[in-house]
Amino acid sequence: MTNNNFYVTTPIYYVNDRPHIGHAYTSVACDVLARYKRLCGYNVKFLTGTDEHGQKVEKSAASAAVAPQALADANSQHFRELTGLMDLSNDDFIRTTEPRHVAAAQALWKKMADNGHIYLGSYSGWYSVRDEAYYQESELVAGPKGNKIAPTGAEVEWVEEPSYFFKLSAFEGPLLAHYEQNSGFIGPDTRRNEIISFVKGGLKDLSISRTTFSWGIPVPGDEKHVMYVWLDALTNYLSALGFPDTSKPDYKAFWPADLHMVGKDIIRFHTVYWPAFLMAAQLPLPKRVFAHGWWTIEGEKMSKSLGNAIAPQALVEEFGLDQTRWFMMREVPFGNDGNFSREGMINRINSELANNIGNLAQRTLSMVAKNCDGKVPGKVAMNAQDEAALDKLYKSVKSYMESIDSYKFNQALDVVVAFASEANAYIDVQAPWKLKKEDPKRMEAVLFVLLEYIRVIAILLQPVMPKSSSKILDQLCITPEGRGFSALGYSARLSPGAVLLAPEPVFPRFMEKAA
Ligand code: ME8
Repeated sequence: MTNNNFYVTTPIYYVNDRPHIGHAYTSVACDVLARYKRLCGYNVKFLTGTDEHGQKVEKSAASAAVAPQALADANSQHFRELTGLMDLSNDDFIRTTEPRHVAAAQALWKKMADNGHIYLGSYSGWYSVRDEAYYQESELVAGPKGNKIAPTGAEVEWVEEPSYFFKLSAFEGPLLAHYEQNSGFIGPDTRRNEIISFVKGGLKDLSISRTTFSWGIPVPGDEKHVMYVWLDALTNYLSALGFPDTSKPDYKAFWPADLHMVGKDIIRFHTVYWPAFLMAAQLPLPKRVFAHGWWTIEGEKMSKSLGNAIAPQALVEEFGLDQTRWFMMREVPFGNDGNFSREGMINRINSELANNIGNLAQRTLSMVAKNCDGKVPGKVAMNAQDEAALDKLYKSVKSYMESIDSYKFNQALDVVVAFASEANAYIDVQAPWKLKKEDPKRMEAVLFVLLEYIRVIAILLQPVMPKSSSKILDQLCITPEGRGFSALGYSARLSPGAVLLAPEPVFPRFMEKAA
């Protein structure tokens, strides 16, 4: 049965550090989907939050000489501020130190244990605190200082301690069957293939508790152990719905999740461990996990040691909020790796936003203000070509929607940019400024066609650039009902005679400040 609910989640971010553009990227992508689905009439739940337990956070707190809870409180607040800064429309913000989450994680543990999938043993092997992940000896390479390095580049350390284990090995067959029967479970396909071959390579039981530090959720019934931070963290997707109370309206409406959006670094946790934990607890599995690519900065890996991580705040202050969101969704095919460069950002802003979309809106709205008394031209007689152009405009909205539904954000925005280019070419050919004297009726028809282009473009821009698009829609005096995706066609055309607001530029050109 299909329903009208849509649940999308970001990863919950570690509080050992401040937000950078990688975090903002994932969150903006989820926000675009959430806004898009709402505009299509869905009842959306969009969740983000912070991952606050574990050895990495405990270590960072120790080196900053503060209590882990104090570090978590301060840095979680920065991620909460990110939601305002990036204009995220999240419905909830979960912290793993909240009682609602602790209760959910312990309840999930109990279900897995009651079903016979957890046993006590002892772990001896390699662990990376940076990745909060266990590694096999065979996965490691020798590091420069005689140390061992994980495939991610993180250092590992030898760990020996009593530990509870999850019988992950028993889920190899069920996981492979699930991937087989649900081809959309992991995306994009390259990641799906990687995960299938990883699981086919054999799964070992997973250590899911630690005893050599204490910053975590106590294991129910054995409080010397804290839960492995990934088991704790993954449960957030359920805690925010009211789990373990499965009669809660949110749980009923939104589980299983429609989409866990993640970066490619954490796909294994979401497509191997998480579904296996859920199978063990006899809970439904999320419908899809999608892994996007990795950003580098001016061609370099972002890293603490290079000190090159970019704070989202800096981008928003310099380039503007919607401009930053546009760049993130536009610059790189979603799923691929991408590079942030100032030059790329400035090019996008000037060529696509200022010169193309902004220019179209500004010159059309100014002409309407000057020549049509600031009103939508009335009873215009469009010619066959005009009708054909608008017909094509209304119909090609479908390809925009298909692209967003498959997370091809840059392709969806191609459609919008192409509309704006088409409309700008139409202005140049029709030259309405000449028609003013020669054929005022024709000028009105041309301006009407252009206003329709702008209306459709502004509706389509809403998920990616909510503030700028609403400024344009405000200038066109479009009502809230007229902004949904059902208002894209003929039936919602602008009403002749409607009074428009005075035009105001929406996308200024970016100019480097003089040194
Ligand atoms: O992994 N490019 O948290 P985290 C693109 N707490 N995206 C990037 C990025 C980059 N250079 N750097 C980070 C964790 N990201 C766990 C998650 S979920 C139950 C627990 C984004 O703070 C990307 O989404 O290390 C990546 O998966 C996430 O931040 C990792 O954030």
